[in-house]
Amino acid sequence: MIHPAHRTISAATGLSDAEISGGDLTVFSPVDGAMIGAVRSADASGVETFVGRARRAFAVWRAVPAPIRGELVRLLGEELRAAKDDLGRLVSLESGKILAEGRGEVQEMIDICDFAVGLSRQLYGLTMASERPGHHMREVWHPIGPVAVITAFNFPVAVWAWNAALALVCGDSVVWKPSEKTPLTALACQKIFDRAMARFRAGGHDAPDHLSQVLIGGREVGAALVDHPDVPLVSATGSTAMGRAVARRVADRLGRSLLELGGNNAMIVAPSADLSLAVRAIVFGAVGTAGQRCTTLRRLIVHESVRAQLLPALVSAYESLKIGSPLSPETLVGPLIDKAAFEAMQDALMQARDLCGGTILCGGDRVDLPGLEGGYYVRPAIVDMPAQTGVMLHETFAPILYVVGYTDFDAALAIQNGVTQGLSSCIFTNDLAEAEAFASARGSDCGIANVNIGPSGAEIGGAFGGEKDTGGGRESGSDSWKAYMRRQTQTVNFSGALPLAQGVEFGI
Ligand code: UN1
Repeated sequence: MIHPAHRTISAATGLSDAEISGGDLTVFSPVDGAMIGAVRSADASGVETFVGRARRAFAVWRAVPAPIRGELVRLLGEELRAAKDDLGRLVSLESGKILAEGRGEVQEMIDICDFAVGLSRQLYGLTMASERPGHHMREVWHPIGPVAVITAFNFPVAVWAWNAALALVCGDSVVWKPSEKTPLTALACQKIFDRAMARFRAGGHDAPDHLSQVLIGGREVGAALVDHPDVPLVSATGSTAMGRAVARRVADRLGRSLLELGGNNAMIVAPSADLSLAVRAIVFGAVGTAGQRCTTLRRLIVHESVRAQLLPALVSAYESLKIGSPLSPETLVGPLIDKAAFEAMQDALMQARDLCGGTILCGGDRVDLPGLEGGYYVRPAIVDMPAQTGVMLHETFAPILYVVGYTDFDAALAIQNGVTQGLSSCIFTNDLAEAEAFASARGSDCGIANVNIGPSGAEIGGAFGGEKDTGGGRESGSDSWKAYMRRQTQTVNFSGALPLAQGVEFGI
């Protein structure tokens, strides 16, 4: 039985009862564990249909001028603005993030649409000086083809938007396989997209059907999509294990993958740091989204001279955190996504304590909330570690903050870089030389390096992604759009002669 309140929230985003019930894939809300939908999933053979449609849509869309393609994305941004509260609420309901973060995620979608609209007039190529007289050499960016977008539960809608907004202005079609845990928000996005498309057509523009499709399904569906030779680009967000599997399969057919995988993000707190700012950044970074962002702060590297002041301040900030339903406005920490996440957190804490000699300074226990017994609410944990070892080297998708001390700046950098992941990093310092060293070539090895800002909550204008086990992909801002296009080098000869490059003589 679908909880009626949940049905109302889904309906607000345009989803009818029929669309979210009667299917084979059951959806549960992490808020209280209640069933909130049962949607129909595709099987591996259905992938062929989706990709075939995407290929046909691409054949038409690639010929539409990019600024006109931008108009569709502008309308998508407008529809998202109108839907911000409803979609944000559905994100909270389905993924468990608090309302402010649900709305923030939709804002991130709006921001990338705005960015992409501007970009639709700026898909710049270069011109090069040819070594041959009467020759013109240039680089042109063409649409690449249908793009597969595979997303995770924790940013159930924004990551689609990062990819889709860029792919659409770049002239590509999109097949989106959302997480099996969050299909309702994906279906709601499809409704929003359809509304933008209807307005685009009403404005006199031609656009193909099936330009952006949602493909609901499990692992085999994902695998069939990843293996499909007509999908030149697979953009995947999730665990490093998932990314490795995707990368191998895509590489096998010499396709292109864009990976945004696990992080194990750290903050260095230096002696000169503004500790009250640091405490606020640490709390948001480590407990925001209940520790389920890929950019979540997981490791704190604290100078020994500030440890005695910082840790008690942090523990007391943790004690004041309001844990509860993500749908109540005063809540700061919502639930974990499911039981498996709770068990993984318990296991990590056990390993930190029993195998690594860590001391749990606070949190870790389950919080029972009346009426929400089916949800997995936990008190965020801080663990003082004797060294960076064992479980601290792994990403556990839960609010666990490991703390280690340092005395020498270079040793702190070595700890920061001493994990396999390389997504986000930061330092709190008011020492200019330290800040610049951290951001220099010998400093952080991550895709994101912040000074006096926590590791999470990046703006869309910068390229987003990381190195090493994070997969090397870059999404959203800067020149990430280039991943969604193919580069063509063109040389035009208007000389009337046929000089060869490198001065080669070929007398015929
Ligand atoms: C993610 O967790 O997959 O920087 C993305 C951030 C957000 C995006 C996180 N803008 O925390």
